[in-house]
Amino acid sequence: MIQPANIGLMQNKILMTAVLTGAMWLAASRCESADSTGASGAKGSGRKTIAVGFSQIGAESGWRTAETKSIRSEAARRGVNLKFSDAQQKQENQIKALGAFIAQKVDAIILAPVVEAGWEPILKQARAAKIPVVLVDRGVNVSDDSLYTTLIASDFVAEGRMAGEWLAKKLNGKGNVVELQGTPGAAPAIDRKKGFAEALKNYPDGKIIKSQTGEFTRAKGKEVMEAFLKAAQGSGTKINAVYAHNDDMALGAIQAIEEAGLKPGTDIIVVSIDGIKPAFEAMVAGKLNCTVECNPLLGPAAFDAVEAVLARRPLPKKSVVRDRIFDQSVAKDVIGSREY
Ligand code: GYE
Repeated sequence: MIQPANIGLMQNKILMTAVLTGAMWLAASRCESADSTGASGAKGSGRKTIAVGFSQIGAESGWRTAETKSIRSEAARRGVNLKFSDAQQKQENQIKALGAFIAQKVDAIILAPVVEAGWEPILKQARAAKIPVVLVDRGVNVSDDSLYTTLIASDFVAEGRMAGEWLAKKLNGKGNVVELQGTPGAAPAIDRKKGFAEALKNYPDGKIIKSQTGEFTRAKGKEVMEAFLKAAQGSGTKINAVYAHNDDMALGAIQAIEEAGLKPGTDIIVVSIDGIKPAFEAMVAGKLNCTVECNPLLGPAAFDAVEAVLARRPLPKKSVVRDRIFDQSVAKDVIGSREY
């Protein structure tokens, strides 16, 4: 079983919900392999060094770089030979990476899937090769859930709901909200939109007037917010709040708001998700109002799952990472203890 303590670095708990190709690397897909046989985890333990392929989405956000760091450092700590591949946001590159991992006969694969759909053929190849696949951070849409071993992720609908409830309260149930969505087709984009909309349904005077993807990046978040502000100015509509599916897009939106001569956090309320350090800095500076934490430190839980499946120990189909909400009122007190 996955030990909750391993992910409890930030007083977060993993809730165990017992819900219950020889391809070549694409030029665009960076691949590296660090044989860490000598690392402390395996040294002298008499245990076989395992090889694990990790297909990461990219480096679009502070959250994702924190997740990569967590997985790399946990692999090193345990003496795992980690084969790391950065897909640069492309599912096509992830599928190629998985094909290469299968051809290399790795012991297990860790996959952070960029989108939900389109994984069945490659997961079937992994299953045929008897290579277990542990999903981290985002889920997939498959008709047969035996195609993966387990999923370790946050409840994105709950995160969206938390953000929506907080904002509705802040706005006294009334106001025009613009939404910056994550990567189209990605589980956190779909579910954070859903949860937020669900929360706002209870407040008929709170309206989402515009919603567009900012692709989880700061640059795109800024660009889309600039367009929203322009359109609002043109039509004489007031934007009361921004809901961004991640902190990076919120930070981009904050820049756009400032460049438009308005005060983020005051003239326009800003709420987002992830809880990265720069978001806490923006809250302390009064520019961001609230962030819902989404813990990216998934390395320990991911390798616990890999070890469990290789040792044929039972695993829940899904482990939910518990998240908390932070607003400006507590930002100063907790910023020093943030780990990512
Ligand atoms: O919120 C965002 C990232 O999949 C939960 O992806 C993750 C999301 C995270 O790029 O910042």
